Amino acid sequence: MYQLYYSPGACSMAVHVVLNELGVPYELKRIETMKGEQKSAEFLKINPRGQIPVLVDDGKTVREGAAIMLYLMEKHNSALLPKGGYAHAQALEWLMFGNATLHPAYGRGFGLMHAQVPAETKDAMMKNVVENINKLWKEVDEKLEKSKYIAGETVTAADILLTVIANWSSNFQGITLGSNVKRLLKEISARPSYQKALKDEQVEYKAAA
Ligand SMILES: N[C@@H](CCC(=O)N[C@@H](CS)C(=O)NCC(=O)O)C(=O)O
Repeated sequence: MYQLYYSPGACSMAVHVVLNELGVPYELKRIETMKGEQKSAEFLKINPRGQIPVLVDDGKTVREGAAIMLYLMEKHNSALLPKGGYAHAQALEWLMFGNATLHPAYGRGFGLMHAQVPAETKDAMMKNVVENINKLWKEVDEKLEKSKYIAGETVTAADILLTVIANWSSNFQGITLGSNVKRLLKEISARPSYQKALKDEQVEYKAAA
């Protein structure tokens, strides 16, 4: 059975939803990131980077959220990852956009919240962080004007990851999600796989409102 190391509502939730979509058995291992459990000696043996998500598959460890999702989707031949050609490339592009562009953009904001810098400097830097996040969501909104899902006409793991990340927006002032983005968030967060993950992690979905 798979084991997923996660923290409620964090990027690990995208892996959690993918596991539900696949309908495979798994066990959840909660890590209290607010208490710094991800930096404990015990957890660092599982992931020396001190971060979740981590998936353990029969003793084999997979780290990095996008790599875990790709591993699972390929292993279980999931339609969440279109096979070959341009559809495959698009699904990868937008999964990587979520993982390596949008996630770090929010990450800078979370880091700044805890930074020891004068309030004025912090406000100016936060304005910049939020502007960048809004620019990225605007691109997503424009893409969703032209296609039902972010990578085309079928739902992919990228839609799930974007839906997870969007729910971090209420931690910041001034993040604007366009109407096409909201349409996607409503649809994806309503999927039974997503609802189950929200319930199990005890997270409220706010971003689609
Ligand atoms: N590149 C990593 C980033 C993972 C990451 O940033 N995880 C966050 C939660 S969303 C985390 O573990 N934060 C706690 C920390 O970094 O101490 C991935 O995609 O898996």
